[in-house]
Amino acid sequence: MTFLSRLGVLAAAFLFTFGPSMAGQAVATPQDYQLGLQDAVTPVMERIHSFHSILLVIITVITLFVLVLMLWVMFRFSEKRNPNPSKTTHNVTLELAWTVIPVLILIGIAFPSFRLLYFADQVQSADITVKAIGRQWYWSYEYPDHGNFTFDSYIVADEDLEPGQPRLLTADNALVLPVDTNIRILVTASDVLHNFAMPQFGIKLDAVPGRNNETWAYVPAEYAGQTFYGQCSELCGTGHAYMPIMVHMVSKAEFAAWTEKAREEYARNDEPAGEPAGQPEETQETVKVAAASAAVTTSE
Ligand SMILES: [Cu+2]
Repeated sequence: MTFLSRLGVLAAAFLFTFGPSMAGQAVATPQDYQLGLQDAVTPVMERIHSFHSILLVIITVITLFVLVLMLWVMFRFSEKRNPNPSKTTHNVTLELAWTVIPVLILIGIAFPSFRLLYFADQVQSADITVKAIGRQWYWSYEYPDHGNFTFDSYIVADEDLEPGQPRLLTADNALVLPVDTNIRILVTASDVLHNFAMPQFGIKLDAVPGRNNETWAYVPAEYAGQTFYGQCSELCGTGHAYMPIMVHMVSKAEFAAWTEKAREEYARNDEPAGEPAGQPEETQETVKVAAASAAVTTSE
């Protein structure tokens, strides 16, 4: 009992030190020398945190158990203390135990694990849908429910960063999303495999050309006005490190106003074919510059 309770105290101390911070409002950006997972913002990530904590306890207890067992064997059955070793080769009870008990532990882990997988997989009733498309090397976002407009999101170069903007994580056009809303997120790619990863949302989903993957996010109202960051997490070429995901959470009213404006500013996704407006390259540059300046004004 005392040994077990000591194990419990050790596990708790370990958790307290290395576990994710569980109280207070989430910090939007990763911190220097941060230990543990980034703060949870969505219900999916909260559940990942608690699953992670349970696993940490199980892992710690198993590791300590094996360590103590080995130390005891080394001490008790050393050549000095045990000059005539037993010739036993099989012990059915013991062999059954060390097969069945780990299987039971794995089954015990599998149930909450699968429950969490299914919970993260699909939203029951989505209020809005957005689509993220991975490209070499930037992201495009589409808003099919709000006028079907689309825009590209490029990294902001180091020399263009404003104070407070994190390096390698800041994009010129953020993915703007409303708080307190069930958001269905469709993820695909246009060239090679990418991966849409938002640590604080508990999302890490492959972007596969020719295939739509689905996930979801719900961000509580208290996070309105905050910006969260993610990165492409599937090696996709030389620009892989330079295609950040920047998500700006706004209130529902601000989101409605933003989509009004964005509909005017950004290209429609289903523009009639065969009627390109002006020179293709020039158009894209113009849109990009206009979009960049719009992003600056909306972020203030
Ligand atoms: Cu990548």
